[in-house]
Amino acid sequence: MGEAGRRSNGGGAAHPDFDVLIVGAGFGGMYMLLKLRELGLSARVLETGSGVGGTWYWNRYPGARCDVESMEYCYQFSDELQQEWNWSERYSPQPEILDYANHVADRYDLRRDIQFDTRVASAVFHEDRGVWVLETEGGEQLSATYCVMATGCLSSANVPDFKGLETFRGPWYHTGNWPHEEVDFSGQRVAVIGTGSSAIQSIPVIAEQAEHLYVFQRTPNYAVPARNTPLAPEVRDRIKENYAELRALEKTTRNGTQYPINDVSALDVSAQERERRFQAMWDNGGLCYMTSFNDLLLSREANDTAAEFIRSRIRETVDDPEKAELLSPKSVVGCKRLCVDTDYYKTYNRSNVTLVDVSQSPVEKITADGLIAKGDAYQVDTIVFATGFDAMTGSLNRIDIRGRGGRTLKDKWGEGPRTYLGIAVAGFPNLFTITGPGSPSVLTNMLPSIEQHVEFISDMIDYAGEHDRRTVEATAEAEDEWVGHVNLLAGKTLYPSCNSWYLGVNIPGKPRVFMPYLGYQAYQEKCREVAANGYEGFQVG
Ligand code: NA7
Repeated sequence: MGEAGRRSNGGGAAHPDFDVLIVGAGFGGMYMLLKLRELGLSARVLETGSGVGGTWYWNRYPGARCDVESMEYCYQFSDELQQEWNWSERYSPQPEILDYANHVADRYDLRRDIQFDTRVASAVFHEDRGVWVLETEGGEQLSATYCVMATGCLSSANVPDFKGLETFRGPWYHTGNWPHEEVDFSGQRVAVIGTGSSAIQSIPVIAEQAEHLYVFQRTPNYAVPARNTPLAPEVRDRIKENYAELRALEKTTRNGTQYPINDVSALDVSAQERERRFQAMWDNGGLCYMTSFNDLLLSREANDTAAEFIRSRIRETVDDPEKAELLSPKSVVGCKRLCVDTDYYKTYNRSNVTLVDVSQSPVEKITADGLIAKGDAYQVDTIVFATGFDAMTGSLNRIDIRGRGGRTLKDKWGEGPRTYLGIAVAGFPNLFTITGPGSPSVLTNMLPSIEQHVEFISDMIDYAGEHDRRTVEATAEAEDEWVGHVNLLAGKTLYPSCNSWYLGVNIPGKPRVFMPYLGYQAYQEKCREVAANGYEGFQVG
């Protein structure tokens, strides 16, 4: 197939320009390109940004850092790559992750097949020729047999429709679309809207710089300490020596990290033992807090014990009891992604930080010199929107994707995303999504999940080529069954109990559907079976 590429251009040409077009040059798109090259296929990556790194290219806000440990949040497909790269901290800061992405791009000479500064406006399947034609916002058309969407789960920034934003005189930023130049908050009055993970990471850093920081909180979130530290060379070397074991262990846990769940109910142990376990996880730091017991996301009573432990830490940390109460979530812990912080709660003891509770009445409007909330005016020089993303489907739906019969993906997903394995969509042949809705994706360590998807997709393309087949498409039956299964599993847990971005409810009008698949190991097993059975559930025609 490789030779068929590059002969002709877009639209009505006889041969597609490429075997595969990939949208997005984050960790998914980069590895996809590499795997396709290994197969001898021609591929091009189209990327909106001017560099690689995807979410780590855009999320440059102060304090941005991965909440999965650096020795785990990296590729594992090459042992040389694993061995040669040196992470400097337990949790990598955004600039270092971006350096790593650039290192990978250089090491494998990826840039020659990446077209930067190119936003894809549409992707249309031409049934008569069996090719995808992608059109960029600049009007360029490119065609390929396959199209892989490596568009990321958290890539479509959400700036809510605040009345009067256009009248604001100062600069405003969204954490997920941060300027490349340093933003200096010294001597400024700053408003941060939102208290999700991005806000929780950036607030302590902004508070240190700003003259005054106003945090507008609609819903408090649970945060556990990161306990970030520099990574001592001997610790790093020891992990490197045992990388194979670490990676094997990750494959057996619920979320693809090194922390197995403690297979005991929180309700089957004494209060003392429970406290001891929560304290140990709290002291270790990070997301492993949710592995303390096996029923934290299954039983409200069990969950309450984990929630109350965090609330008591908040009361201990925040001097003003009223503020502590406002900062204490009442919802299910882990229902929204747990946040991992450094000095977040402590920051509210600073005299230059004001917490504004907008839970009962929203930010009313933005004026030329600030915000009005609960009838009070807050004069600020800069506004930071830490208001999240149109997650999982947003970056796909903003491209006009059309499959068989001209049907749009947006229309097909009108009542929530429907996929087979989070990888393919019935009616959209030869279109694949990396960590799409319906796959474990955001509930796992993203890097191994990305690798697993890329390898599955490249194997499937290879299989089709070897069997001289030109289309690979999820069957409607397999898709229906999978969607039912995803929903069934979610319905057995506490996940549907809160308004999280997993459910899409942070975006007005988005259907309330739990999007990720619950079960990392079961999922991998299912993918292995599907492949072993000649790509069961796909029509390879
Ligand atoms: P999140 O977790 O979606 O947080 C967004 C925050 O913004 C959250 O506190 C929202 O409150 C708040 N928000 C959104 N719209 C408004 C309006 N209109 N008014 C006031 N407050 C608002 O996004 P993040 O970027 O922090 O984190 C996303 C993921 O990135 C995270 O889970 C990690 O995986 C990394 P709400 O809770 O909706 O009341």
